[in-house]
Order: sequence, then structure tokens, then C-alpha cells
Amino acid sequence: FALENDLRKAIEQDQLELYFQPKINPLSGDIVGAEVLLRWKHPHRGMVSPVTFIPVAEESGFIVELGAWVLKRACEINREWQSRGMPIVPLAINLSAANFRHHDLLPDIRRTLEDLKLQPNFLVIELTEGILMNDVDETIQTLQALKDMGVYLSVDDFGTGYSSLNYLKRFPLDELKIDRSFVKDIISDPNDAAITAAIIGLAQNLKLSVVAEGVETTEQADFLLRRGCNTMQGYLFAKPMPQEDFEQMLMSGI
Ligand code: G
Ligand code: G
Ligand code: NA
Ligand code: MN
Repeated sequence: FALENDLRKAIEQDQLELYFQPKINPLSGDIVGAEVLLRWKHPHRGMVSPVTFIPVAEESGFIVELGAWVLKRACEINREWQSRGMPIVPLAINLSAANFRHHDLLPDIRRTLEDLKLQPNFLVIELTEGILMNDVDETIQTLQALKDMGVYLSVDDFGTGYSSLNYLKRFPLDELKIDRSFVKDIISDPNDAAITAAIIGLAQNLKLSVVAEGVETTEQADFLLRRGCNTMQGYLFAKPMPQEDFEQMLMSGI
């Protein structure tokens, strides 16, 4: 696959860039965090979507390097903002299974945070249910080690996988992110409304924070607020944006 070779060069040639999508509290208007989303400005193909290149990176094993790069960059950028006296927020990175299962993960994170003197609660790790449920004993160990470090743990695309509620209770998690496939039709589809309300209730009972993804309309935001979800991410508030734009937003609010 030609993309695979190109991808290896992408890091060296500075073609990868982090985009940021804010997590918002619509009641206060505060930016309470941001998800970091990788972008690849390919010299010939133009902007290549992570939907295309993340699977290629996963298949080739290059995802290990790529994930380590994203982790380091996200922490460096947050540290840089802090040094400049900006109002920084926790940054959430997406990890693939190979990153989460890699023996370098814990030492890498520990060293990155120490080297940069960045408080661990400014790093959020988003993991899908599929990753968590793969080897639950190992998952619990790794999550606990991350938790002990003070890193914030979030379940991405919640509701689309096969979480056992029994394990969910045993995993030391901080946050559930309601997948945008549910949020999309909460106004028109009673089933999606019920599932979304149930996930919010589940999060509250397990004492987890809950974030709604893919919020595009004020009707959806109102529904979510009424049900008790007050952290949201989606085009209604902002699309994923380049670093400079997010810096502007951090300094001026939404
Ligand atoms: O912005 P969006 O098109 O950007 O992202 C598409 C998909 O790519 C999402 O499922 C997102 O989680 C995934 N993705 C974006 N950035 C990263 C990353 O740095 N690492 C991994 N593993 N997945 C990412
Ligand atoms: O799998 P993950 O949740 O990490 O993917 C995030 C993806 O969702 C990214 O591709 C991002 O660009 C996209 N996204 C973020 N907000 C919205 C939204 O409001 N509507 C839609 N359709 N996609 C969104
Ligand atoms: Na994500
Ligand atoms: Mn998601």
C-alpha cells in the first residue's frame, strides 16, 4: 500500500497536524476540554482523513509510533499554552488497541508528563469499548496504572460496542462519551432518545461524567440538558479546528 510508505515519511516531513474540537458546557459557555484529532496534509493527495489512514497505520503496526507521536505533541502543545499563560483545558487523545496494549504506553506517558511538568489531569485518554473488553484483566491493570498516575479515562463511542455492565463497574473510568449515532436522531427516534437517556442515567449511577458527541442542533442540546448531560461536543458548537483557531477560542471563549 503506497499510503503506508508515505505515512512513515509524514512524521519526519512534518505533514501531520493536530486538530482540536472543543468539549463545551452549554450552560456556562465554558470550554471544558478538547478532543485531539489527527490530520494528514499529504503533498499530492491533499488532506487525507484519519478514517483512511488510521486503519492503514493499524494494519502495518505504524500506529505504535503514530500514537506515541500524538501523545507527545498533544502534551507539548498543552504545556506550551500553559507556559504562555493561556487558560488550558484537558486534551483528549484517541488510542488504538495496539497503543493501549503496548508495554511502552505507561513509561511513555509517565516520562512525557514528567519531562514537560504537565499535570496528569490535563491528559485524557479515549478508548473504545472494543479495546476495553478485549482482555479485561489486562485492561483493569492498565487502567488502574493510568488512574494512579492521575490521567483521565474516557470511553469513546459508548453504546456501539459490547460493554459488559459488570466490567464497566470494575474499570476505573472517569467519563462516557455517548456515540453520535444515538445523538443524531434523539429528537425523531424514541429508541435513540431512550438509549441516550439510559446512558446518561448509567453514567450518573456509576458516578462517571458524560459527554454527548455529534451535537448539531439546539433541539438536541436542549434534550441532553434536560436529561442531565451538560458536556457536549459537536458542530453546533465547533468543528475540529487547527491549533491557531483553537488558541483564539481558548483565549476569547466561544
Ligand atoms: O475527525 P474525524 O474525521 O476526524 O476522525 C475520524 C476518526 O479517526 C475518529 O474515529 C477518530 O477517533 C479517529 N482518530 C482521529 N485522530 C486519531 C488519533 O490520533 N488516533 C487514533 N487512533 N484515532 C484517531
Ligand atoms: O470516533 P470518534 O468519536 O473519535 O470520531 C470523532 C469524529 O466525529 C470525527 O470525525 C469528527 O470530525 C466527527 N464529528 C465531530 N462532531 C461532529 C458532529 O457534530 N457531527 C458529525 N456528523 N460528525 C462530528
Ligand atoms: Na474519539
Ligand atoms: Mn466517538
